[in-house]
Amino acid sequence: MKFVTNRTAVLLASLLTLGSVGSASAETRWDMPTPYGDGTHQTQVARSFAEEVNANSNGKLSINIHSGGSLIKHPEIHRAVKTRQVQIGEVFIGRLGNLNPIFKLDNIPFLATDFDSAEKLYQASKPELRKALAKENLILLYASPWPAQDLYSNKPVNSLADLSGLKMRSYSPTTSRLADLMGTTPVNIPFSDVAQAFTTNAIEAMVTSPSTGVNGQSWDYISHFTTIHAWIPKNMVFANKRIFDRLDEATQQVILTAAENAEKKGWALGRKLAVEHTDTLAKNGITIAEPSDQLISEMQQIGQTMVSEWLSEAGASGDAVLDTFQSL
Ligand code: PCA
Repeated sequence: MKFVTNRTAVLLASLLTLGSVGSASAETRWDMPTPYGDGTHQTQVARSFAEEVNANSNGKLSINIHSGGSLIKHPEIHRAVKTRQVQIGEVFIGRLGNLNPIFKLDNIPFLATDFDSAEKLYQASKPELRKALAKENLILLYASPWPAQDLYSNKPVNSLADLSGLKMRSYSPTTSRLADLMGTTPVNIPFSDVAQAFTTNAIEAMVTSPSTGVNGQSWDYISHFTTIHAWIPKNMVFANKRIFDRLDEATQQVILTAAENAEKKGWALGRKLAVEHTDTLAKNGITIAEPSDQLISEMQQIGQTMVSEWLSEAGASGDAVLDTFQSL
């Protein structure tokens, strides 16, 4: 009897120890810096991703969103995840263009200008995106698009000659190259500084989505909006692979499922907001214009130049991505 009691006590003790070890390490916390503020759909998508993970991981993992560069500034987020300063993060893909040509593909004009083609381009480039991230020990979780990129200016633009010599905002290596080819001067300005840059004439034109114009109340400093729909860029969310691999399989699966759902949500919002936000710009007094045939043909020509420049930089894997894109 004594023996049984002892055994029970030992068992109980070890169960208790297990229990306490279990609860001490039960909740893993991940910090997730995002570059854009709470007003953008990208951060809303990130929040719903985190909420889904938190709700479904049985208290094992909680992801905390730090939006608008509040924890880590946009240019540092990629490195912070890579070096395990944080576990997961979001960046604008094109920003990383100098690390790998596949990231540049995301900002090339007139390659995929509507959502159906942009989804195909994403599917075609996904294996290379994954590979590029894997080289840095990162795992791609999801990518979410912005509405198509349109032209903001303070005068009507009927051809590139109307933009000649202006200072043009750029937000990636590819858009700096684009600004050059458009006969403008690229100025690298993060979204958070756009309003001030316009009002101090540090920039005089920009290409970005209607959503970003709405978030930045661009009617305060911009008069014209030309719907060139030049490309559909994306943000992506990735985690550190070593940290991800340490989670149990069920928790990993919760993350992957939430990522799939976030991606669907992001694409649905990107499609929807393009129209809504263009209307908001108009309601606030911005003149909305369709691009002239001349402007479109000049921009398309630049697009062709940029595709061939990209292909010579990306080599055989670039050819393969574009072949797949065309076959979808
Ligand atoms: N808005 C972001 C990136 C693309 C977009 O539509 C920006 O302008 O920074």
